[in-house]
Amino acid sequence: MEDALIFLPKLIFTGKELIGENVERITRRMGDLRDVFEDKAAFEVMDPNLIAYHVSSIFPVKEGTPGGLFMGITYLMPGKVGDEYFMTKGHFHSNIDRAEFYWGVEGEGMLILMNEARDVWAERMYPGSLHYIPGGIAHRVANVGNSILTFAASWPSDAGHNYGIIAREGFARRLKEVNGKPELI
Ligand code: PAN
Ligand code: ZN
Repeated sequence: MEDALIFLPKLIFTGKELIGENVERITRRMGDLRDVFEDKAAFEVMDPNLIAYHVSSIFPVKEGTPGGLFMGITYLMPGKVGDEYFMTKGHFHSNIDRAEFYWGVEGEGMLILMNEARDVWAERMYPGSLHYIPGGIAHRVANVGNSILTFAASWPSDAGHNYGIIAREGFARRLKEVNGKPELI
């Protein structure tokens, strides 16, 4: 009888990877990040097929459902375009007041945050770092190390992603390497 009540988990989080039937993986290549980097000349000589990041996610409920949660792991490659580090597109949530947790898994990164008044600041990401991103805050991550930056995220199923504002207006500051160190400029 007890066999009918006790089940194996449907998903495994190894610490670095999500494993399960319904894990959805997307890949972003340099060609998908046309609006992201400042140095257009450096960008144009790069291979548009070069992988910038993968995201593996689980969506236990339909996108837009109130009250559910999603989880994803992002694998961001090391590299630079000119003196700007490889980074995610970045977004506000479509339901702008929806928050999110990020946490560092491996590698060295910087979580770049911007409020609606366009004030920008950043938090260092490293294995074990935990970041609460309040509602109303745009977020993007840069890999400032020499190896893959892996971080996990969990966000509400009715958050949605608004990429448009960032694609049009960007962040008010850019994270660049200056004298070998990351600086918000
Ligand atoms: C994350 C991001 C992921 C990729 O799961 O979607 O790191 O970044 P972009 O979506 O900005 O390309 C998240 O913030 N979800 O809400
Ligand atoms: Zn988000």
